Amino acid sequence: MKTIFSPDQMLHAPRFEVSDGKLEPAKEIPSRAQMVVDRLKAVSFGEIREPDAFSLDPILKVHAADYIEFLSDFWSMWQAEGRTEEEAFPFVWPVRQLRADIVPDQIDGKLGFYSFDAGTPIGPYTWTSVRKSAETALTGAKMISGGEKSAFALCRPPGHHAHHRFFGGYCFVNNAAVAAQYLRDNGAQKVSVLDVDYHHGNGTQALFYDRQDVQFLSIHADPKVEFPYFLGYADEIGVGRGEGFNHNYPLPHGTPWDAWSDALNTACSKIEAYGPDVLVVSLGMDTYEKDPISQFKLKTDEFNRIGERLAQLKLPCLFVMEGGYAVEDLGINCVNVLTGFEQG
Ligand code: SP5
Ligand code: ZN
Repeated sequence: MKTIFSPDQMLHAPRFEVSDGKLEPAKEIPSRAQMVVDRLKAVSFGEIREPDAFSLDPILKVHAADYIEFLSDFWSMWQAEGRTEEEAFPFVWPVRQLRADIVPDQIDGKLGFYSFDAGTPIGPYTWTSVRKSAETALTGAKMISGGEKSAFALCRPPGHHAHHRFFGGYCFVNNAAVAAQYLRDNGAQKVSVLDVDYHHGNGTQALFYDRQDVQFLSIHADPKVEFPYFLGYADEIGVGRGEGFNHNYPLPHGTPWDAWSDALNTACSKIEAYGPDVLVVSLGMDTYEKDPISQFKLKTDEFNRIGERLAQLKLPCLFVMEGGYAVEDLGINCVNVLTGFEQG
């Protein structure tokens, strides 16, 4: 299996995030990608190639044009307003009963309009990395469309929390959704997106919620007690033509492999019943027992079992990296999934 990655994806280097009542050290940091690259090389997993260049069109099939313009122009707007801080945080949002139909002119208003949390800072190189990350996913999708049986898009920053018109949860452009849409536009009639990150893939769910051509399934911590809190419940089954094509499997804090893999088996049987042409896996390793912000209990060797189970689906498969913050073991856990897939 080939990996797609650009070193430009490490330029986005947040320093802090707002969490637990304070400014904490950022968790979604460049060394995450480096650890995965190092492990891929250490085990000679396969070729690592740069992404192809794409126009913005495939990103604009998933995201609003004014939102993408906001992301691409943000740092020059920030500087034009005379701001000297090295990263920007939103801190006010258009929640219930406030006007969510007006984009403010001032930069802090815009930041709040186009976001849903304060854990996702924007810096001078964020857009450069975000665009490359999306192109990494697109290149993987293009390779699958061209007949490759699998590919690993080493996306960073991650994407699954990003919605049509707002960022959050360390995510700006929804890489998996952009890839799924590209696959639809290039020959696949039906695409399944399986999200195994510890957190619910709220952005991906929302983007395909009214569609039957993209099935979405997510195994994640119960939003009653975990980020993103406001989406990811079991009763979210899709709407309109999309009804019945969205599947959430929320699990309690402390979930170990046995219960997690039961959910994986259930999700896999839904995928088999749907019969997609291709599978996109939103691959988060934050289900790991030692993850610093998460509370599932998966062990290192159990990541191989995930890959093996996915291989049994016998579908072309694009892996798109999402979360995972136990940086020391991230490369091992990630490559274990890919190795399990190849050996399964
Ligand atoms: C892609 C992805 O995995 N995004 C996750 C975003 C989670 N952001 C909120 C994290 C809150 C962590 N608070 C616990 C800190 C423990 N000291
Ligand atoms: Zn996550």
